Amino acid sequence: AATMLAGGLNAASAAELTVGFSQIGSESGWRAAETSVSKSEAKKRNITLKIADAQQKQENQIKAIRSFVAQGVDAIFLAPVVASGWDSVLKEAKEAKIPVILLDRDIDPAGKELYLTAVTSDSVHEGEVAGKWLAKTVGSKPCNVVELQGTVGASVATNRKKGFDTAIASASNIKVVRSQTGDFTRAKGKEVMESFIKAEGGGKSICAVYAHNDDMMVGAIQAMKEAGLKPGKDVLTISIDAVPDIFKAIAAGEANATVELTPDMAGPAFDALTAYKSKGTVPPKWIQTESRLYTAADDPQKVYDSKKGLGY
Ligand code: GYE
Repeated sequence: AATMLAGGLNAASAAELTVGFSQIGSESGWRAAETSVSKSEAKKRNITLKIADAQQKQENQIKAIRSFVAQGVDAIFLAPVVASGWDSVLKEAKEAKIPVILLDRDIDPAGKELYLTAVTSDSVHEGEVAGKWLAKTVGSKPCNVVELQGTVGASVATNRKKGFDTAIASASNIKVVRSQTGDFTRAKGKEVMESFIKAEGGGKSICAVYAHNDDMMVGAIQAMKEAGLKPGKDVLTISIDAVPDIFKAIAAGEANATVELTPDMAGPAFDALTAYKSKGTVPPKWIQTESRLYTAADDPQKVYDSKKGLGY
């Protein structure tokens, strides 16, 4: 039974909470791990979690949110596939007094009033870490970079590009010669990399690949190997997520570096939500997760082994 607190908040224990999670889909290993971690974190706390898979489509996310509102869930978690177009549906949630927590991606700043908090990494910083690693690694030698971008319109794609561009801005020897979306998937990463290799006369002029996630890089590595290139040796690789498969590639000498992103976005979100629901504690607008760089110097095989079980 819920009792009313001063200020009209319901004192509900976590056991009574039902959360609807509008998930993007399963485009990457990281995403699949996030889904699996959110289930186990919900279970730990006795929270009922309803996950709706949007199969990469914003319209499906909007439908899922409306359905969660109609069901009267206690809160909605949203991993927004793109940054814009959320205003009306989030206003509906707000009118129904259902708090919304963003997971892993942001929405446009104009929508700040429409959610309680966002659990995300600093994705501009991730791009900067990637760019700085590359600048340091190539030194003063000329370096033509090809870039595999994430989903068009996704905050993380925009930000990872921006951070990287900023980090290499003062290095006149480093140039992004081609940049295209691979939609965060292995298959598209491979396909786009094949087209880059073709356009670059077989790929010999490519010094480095920057991919906005590891899955696209795993696809790109495959494309390079099939074209007779040596990723990790002749072509430097830097990507983001730190999924187990990239550590396999680093251990094999076929990839160079990755920026880690925890798949546990739901845990901090559940904690913020229960504190808000039971004590009225308003969380900070941004709950930031850490980012760190891994290279071959970090015992990739050991990291690979340690990642198993963390949702991967
Ligand atoms: O890096 C990528 C996924 O939004 C942070 O989405 C997330 C990104 C992640 O598909 O692999």
